[in-house]
Parts: sequence; structure tokens; C-alpha cells
Amino acid sequence: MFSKHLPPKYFYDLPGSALFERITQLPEYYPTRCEIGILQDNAPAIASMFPPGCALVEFGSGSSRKARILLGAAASVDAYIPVDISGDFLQQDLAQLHRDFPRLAVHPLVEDFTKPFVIPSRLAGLPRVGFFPGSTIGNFEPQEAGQFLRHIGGVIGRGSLLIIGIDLAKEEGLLNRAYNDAEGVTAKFNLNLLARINRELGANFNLAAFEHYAFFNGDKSRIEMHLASTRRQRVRINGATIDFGAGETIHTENSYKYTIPSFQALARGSGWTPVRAFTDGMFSVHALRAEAGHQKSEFRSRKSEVK
Ligand code: SAH
Ligand code: AVI
Repeated sequence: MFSKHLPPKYFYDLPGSALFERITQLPEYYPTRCEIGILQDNAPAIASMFPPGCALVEFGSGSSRKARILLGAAASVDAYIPVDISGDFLQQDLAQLHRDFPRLAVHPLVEDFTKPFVIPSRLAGLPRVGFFPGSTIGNFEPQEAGQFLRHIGGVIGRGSLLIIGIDLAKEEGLLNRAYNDAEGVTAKFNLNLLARINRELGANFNLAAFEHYAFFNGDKSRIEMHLASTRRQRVRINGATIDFGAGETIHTENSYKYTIPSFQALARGSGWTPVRAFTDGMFSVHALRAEAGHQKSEFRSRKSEVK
């Protein structure tokens, strides 16, 4: 039997993004609090590396909460380009962002950031700084993570700076608790994937017959999230039939945990030079410089930009 899996990018419809926001406020989910602390403590040092008149391009921006910290410290940023697949969620806080940063050109892009996307023509000439917080790169397999780092280099161009958040390997109990919170919000986030398939593909998943299952896989240094079928069952999706055995799982997410040297080795192997690493021992924020070989993608006009 083939193992069943779903790509984690499908977690993020409007309810899924709202559930992720609740996760970030849970006592057990340390990554958001730690990264915000690191960014607040080091915002002036990070901002001092930005070129004047730059565009900050954020990959998987979510609520843009972390970008606000950098934007508040960096007068050098002329434009902010949040890129996120969760379109309705992306729109939500933009009016407030305009009020808080009235001189900033804000241009959201509803895109799958793994695919080529285009910077709007009026901003295309600005030097670019990439921002990829949240350790979202940990949701890729290491080899895909390397490819994605190369792709970011193509978007922001040779010599550009990337600020990227990376969660660190740590005591297993802390990791397991972060993905098995007492309130069950992570379980809801995981199960929303099935609810979404029901909503959008007319499937008949019985959410009560699947359980959230998350654990640290030490051999691979990753948290694995699964949805486990509690019994033998048959599900219909769009006319197709899918059988599940009792205990069989759908693998819904990996969240790789790096060390600072292991992440820097991945970055070096993908065309980036580590410039600085900031850490509180739990989480890390890296400044990387794109080496020669990253060719900035050209502007082409397109229709999918959000005004
Ligand atoms: N950067 C925020 C949110 C992290 S959650 C933070 O650090 O808190 C991951 C974000 O990436 C979500 O907003 C999700 O919608 C977005 N995302 C995940 N996969 C994506 C993809 N393939 N393309 C674009 N956005 C994606
Ligand atoms: C977005 N991503 C980095 C989160 C993580 O920790 O891997 C998603 C998440 N999954 C469960 N909790 C949070």
C-alpha cells in the first residue's frame, strides 16, 4: 500500500490561517515568541544591512507581524511586497499597515511562492531584501529547501540580503509539546485540512474518525504531523473512493529542526553566504547574502496581482 500524504501549503485557507495565528499564541508554541524577541532585540542591526530605498519581499507573510518589526526599524524600506497563498487572510490587515506606514508602498501578491512570480513594474527597479520568517523553510524536505533557497536568490537577485528564521533542534519534550498543545488548537489546524477537502472538493471525510498525531523523529530531526484513521473506513472525494485501514495515517507536515551550522551548510550549498546569525538558543534568525549566480528575475506584466 502507498503511504498517503498531503502538501502542507493546503493548510492555509482563511480558517487554516486563523488557526495558525491561534497556534502562535499558545504557551507551548515557542517559535513565534522567540523569533519576535530576536527580531525586536536585533532590529537596528538587521535594518542597518538594508540598502537605501529597498523593497522588502516577504515569503509566506501571514499576518505580517514580524515584518512590522523590521519596517519600524528600517527607514530604508520604500516598498513592502508580502507574498502568500492565503489570499483572503493576506488582505485582512493591509488597511492598518497603510495607516501605520503611510509612506510605504505595499503591494501584496497572492501567489504560491514556490512558483515564479513577478514584482510589479513600478517596484521592479528597487534593490530587494528577502524576508522568510517562521521557519517555514523547515516545512520543506532539506533538498527542496535548498532548491527553494536558490529560487529566492532568483527572485531577489545577486548580492541581495535574505533574512530567514530557522527553528533549532532542542530537547524532544519541548518539541513534542509545541505540536501537541493542551488546548488542541494544533489538532484543529491539522483536521482543517480534511474539512477544507470536504468544503472545496465535496468529500465526505468524517472528522471524528481521524486523530491528530505529531511526534519528533530524531533520526530525521523533524516533527512529523499526521492524521490517523481511528478505524477502517472509506472516503469519497470528487467521485473517487479512498480506503483507510485502522491506524493508517495521512502525513500532513514535516517541520525540520536545524542547528546553526547545519542550516548554514544548507545555505552555502544553495548559493548563499551566511553574514550573521542571531539566536536566543531556541530559535535563530540568519542574514544571508546571495552569491554571484543568482540572476534577478525580469519583470513581466501579469493579471494576478492584488491592487
Ligand atoms: N510568516 C508568518 C506565517 C508563517 S505560517 C510567521 O512567521 O508567523 C506559513 C505561511 O506561509 C502562511 O501564511 C501560509 O499561507 C504561507 N504559505 C505556505 N505555503 C505557501 C506557498 N507555497 N506559497 C505561498 N505562501 C505559502
Ligand atoms: C509554518 N510552519 C513553520 C509551522 C511549523 O511549526 O512547522 C506550521 C505549524 N504546524 C503545526 N504548528 C505550526
